Amino acid sequence: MRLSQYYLPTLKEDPKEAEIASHRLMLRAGMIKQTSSGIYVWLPLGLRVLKKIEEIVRKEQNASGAHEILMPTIQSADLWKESGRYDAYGKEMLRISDRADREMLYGPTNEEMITDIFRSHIKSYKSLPQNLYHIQWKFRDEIRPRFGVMRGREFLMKDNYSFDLTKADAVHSYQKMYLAYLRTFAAMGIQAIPMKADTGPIGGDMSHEFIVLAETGESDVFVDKAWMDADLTGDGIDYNNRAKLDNFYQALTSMYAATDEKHDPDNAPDNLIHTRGIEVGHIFNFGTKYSEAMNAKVQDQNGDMVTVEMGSYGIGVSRLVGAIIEANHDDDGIKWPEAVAPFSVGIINLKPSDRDCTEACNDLYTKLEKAGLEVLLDDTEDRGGTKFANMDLIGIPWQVVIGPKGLEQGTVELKKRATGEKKEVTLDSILEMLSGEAK
Ligand code: 5CA
Repeated sequence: MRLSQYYLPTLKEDPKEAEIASHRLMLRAGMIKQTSSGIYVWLPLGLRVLKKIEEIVRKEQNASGAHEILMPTIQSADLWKESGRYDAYGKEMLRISDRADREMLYGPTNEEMITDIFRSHIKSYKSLPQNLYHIQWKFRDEIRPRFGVMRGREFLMKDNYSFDLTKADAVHSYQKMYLAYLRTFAAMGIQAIPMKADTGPIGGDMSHEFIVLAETGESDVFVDKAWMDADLTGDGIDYNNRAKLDNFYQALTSMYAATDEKHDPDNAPDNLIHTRGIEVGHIFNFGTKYSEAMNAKVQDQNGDMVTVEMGSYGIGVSRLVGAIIEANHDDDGIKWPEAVAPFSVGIINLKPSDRDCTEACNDLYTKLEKAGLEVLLDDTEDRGGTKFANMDLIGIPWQVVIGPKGLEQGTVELKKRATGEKKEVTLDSILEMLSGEAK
């Protein structure tokens, strides 16, 4: 991408409305634009990151055996009346009516719709287990939308729903998602700790929130220090190896971690950290809460009708963009982990009026793109200082600075955004270095 032709409306000044770093930096880096309270446009740079996160989530869901579908954002109130949540959900639900005055709503979550999809096709235990997910926009009319995409009214969520014949099978489905979430967050370069949590309007009694520790988070949390050294990647565990997965789950859940609603000082260890965090995922096992109310049953091995056991699992895809920035930034801007970076390399042309310099930039740009790297070339007429500041602000992991002086010696400057480390390298060697390092 050539910056001169891109839509990247960066801001020099801090926007007044932004209270926390991620909100401030997302606005300043031209990633989002607010259109109403808690509702945002995703501009090109922001959308690139959102899509990267979405893809990491999708990949691990597929690896766990879940199947992707896409449910609509607009739902009929009828299903919610069946489950009894139409009234219970209250003002957070955006209620609308169509031209025939039918009651509709913009989905805040999809337990009812998925239960309806399930019951209309699945009739036998032979078709179980099932696990379906989608990545779709939700609307919740939050009383206090704030912190940008962290607590929005419209936000992107990955939500999936498991259906099992027995409670034991449902626990296995739950454990699979527990592992999938750990892997998903690790792949994004962040550490999210699974904590015992309240279930709120979703229901059930088995639930974990996945929380990224951050002073600016909205959750009040209590965690054993041992979590800081724990291996949360679940490497070497097969989703279908029940015994091994259960061991892994038992080992991790024996370490104390709870949100304030579930904190129990009598059972907490001595080496406890009391801090704040950002909830990026939430998993629930709620048994037959919806299947019972909505009559979702299958025939078991003996021909008896059995109400299916369910769980639901959410990841805040758009919130993650903010959470990752909270965990990866400095005074100058964002420091994207490579896996979610909007571009992996930024090239700064220090003197666009110099023919050699521009030629060298264009040549490197073409070669890097050919090698499969995503590159942003700053080919604008801005001053060098402005270009450096912008590149630091938008947080691309690798910066290559090309100027006439260096070129005389055949060298350019390579900077790693995460550490600030700079080195002079030859123009010839840079392609190999970046293809190796940035991949
Ligand atoms: N149906 C269940 C699981 S699929 C559910 O809705 N769970 S939830 O309410 O906990 O939401 C799942 C995730 O969505 C949360 O962990 C959080 O990361 C994200 N989320 C919830 N509300 C908001 C919001 N207002 N703005 C941004 N993200 C949100």
